[in-house]
Amino acid sequence: MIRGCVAWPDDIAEHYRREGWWTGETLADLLRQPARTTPDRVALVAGGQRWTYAELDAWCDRVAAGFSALGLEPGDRVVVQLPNVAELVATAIALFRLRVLPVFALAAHRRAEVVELSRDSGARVLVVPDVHQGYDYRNLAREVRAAVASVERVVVVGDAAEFVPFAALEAAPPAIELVAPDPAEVAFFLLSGGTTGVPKLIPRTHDDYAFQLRATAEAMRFGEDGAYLAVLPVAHNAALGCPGVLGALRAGGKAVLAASASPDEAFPLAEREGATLTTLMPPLVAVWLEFAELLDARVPGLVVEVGGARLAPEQAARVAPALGATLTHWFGMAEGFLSFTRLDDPEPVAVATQGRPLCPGDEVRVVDGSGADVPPGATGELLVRGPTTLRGYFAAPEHNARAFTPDGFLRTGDLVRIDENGNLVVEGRLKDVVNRGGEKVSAEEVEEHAVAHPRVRAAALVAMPDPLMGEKTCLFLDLDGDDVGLDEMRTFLAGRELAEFKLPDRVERVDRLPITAVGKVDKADLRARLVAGEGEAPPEREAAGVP
Ligand code: OOB
Repeated sequence: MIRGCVAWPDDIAEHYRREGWWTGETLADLLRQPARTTPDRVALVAGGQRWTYAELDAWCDRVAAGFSALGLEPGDRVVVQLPNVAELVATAIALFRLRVLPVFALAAHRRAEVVELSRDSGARVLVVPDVHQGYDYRNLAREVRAAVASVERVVVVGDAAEFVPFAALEAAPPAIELVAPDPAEVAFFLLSGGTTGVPKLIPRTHDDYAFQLRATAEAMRFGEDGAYLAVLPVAHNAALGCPGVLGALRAGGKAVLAASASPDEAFPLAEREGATLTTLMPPLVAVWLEFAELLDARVPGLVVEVGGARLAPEQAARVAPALGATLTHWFGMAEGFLSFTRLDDPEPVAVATQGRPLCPGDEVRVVDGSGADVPPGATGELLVRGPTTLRGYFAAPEHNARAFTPDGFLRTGDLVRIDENGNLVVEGRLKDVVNRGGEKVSAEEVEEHAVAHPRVRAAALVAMPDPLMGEKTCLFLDLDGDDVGLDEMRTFLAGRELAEFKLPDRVERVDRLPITAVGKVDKADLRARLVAGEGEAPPEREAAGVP
């Protein structure tokens, strides 16, 4: 276990092994078996190109040799910030084989986030595209290099400028000696949706993630005839490993990377490739439903996993009739715990609940403010412990002391109840995060940036209801001097190179932020003001567009 990671206690790890959840399989071996038994089957489809298992397996070995030639050693970290391109898959698997740990950043992240997570992880290499959706990641890479001493090299997919071209990695002499990882060691890091100023790093081990890939694929009946369509970012747990792209490859099926989640591209791609499984977040469900109903288009045979944010039951109920697809409803987190409705659950369960935990070894508690279990059926905070749920964030002992109970349960900050059939129902949230259609915005992070504005004395970010996104963000500002309008604040924060989805959708000036009896900002009061329509924003102050 690398320094800064918290292992499961030995007796519990032993229990998970005895029960057959942790099998000793590693992610380094993800492609090896299908590459031997079905070498000519298509493994990966991306950007109009196709790779068979034999081709993908050999490519990953070449890329591993290339990364090794950069001087990377087992235990080193590499920040991988790529959109849904084949090189993301090759990089991930190559690094697993080298026992180098990828840190998966979203393409939407900007300098603020990438600097922090490069620094926090002590990354030695950063992997980026050249230009994606009009943004030049080489500029970002230059700033990260200047700000973070540990980052020695940058690898660029495409036109590399002064950096290492990804293509040069493939040209390195192959046949390096690979040492198999210990299945208990950390394979990679995911980013937490977070409650604190900076996203926390979540270590995932070979044991725990290999189990997640296997068990989610089995539950979704995904085998070698399956085709997983990735429309969400593959760098996010939902499309990476539930079972996602890695689970599809592990099962010997096909992974299809979509360049866009837009139904006019995704529907024909799904049909052409015979997609059997995909993952959506609620705002996309709305877009897909509208498209299907308007054009009488269908995606028959597709199982659609929906999670990441609250899916309205009315919308959930339309999935089967409008799309001709099967809905499964998910509650998940990068931290590991997963709960979802099974394919044979009755429709009302799939529509209105988030189902049952992935594993019989998942221990779930629902507690009140004092930490005591609530009566059956009552709502409280979800605490979880189990074979996929982390025991500590990376190098964050103080945060861990608050985020976990002394006996190792993760305090999720989510409010849930367990219904009479044992299904989980998400009721709300304690943590100070706005869930913008599945994209998590940490209030503290945005507030910290906002108060850097010279006229902002104090700032508070809260969720406001939104018909498409579920929630959008409203930033309340206590100002010293002239107004700071929405455009000015968005421009200011964008100038600090924060991911665009974190820029506020609305700003409201207040004379003073309301304070609770214990002296905290009273966000319940602020949220209530928004719902009551107090200080209703004139339309021109609403940010245009939906991502
Ligand atoms: C998924 O993972 P993260 O890490 O981006 O976000 C986790 C948080 C949860 O703690 C919860 O607050 C929220 O997202 N969430 C939901 C939800 N599913 C997740 N809130 C309400 N209803 C739901 N169904 O979002 C994620 C990871 C794997 C699979 C699916 C989603």
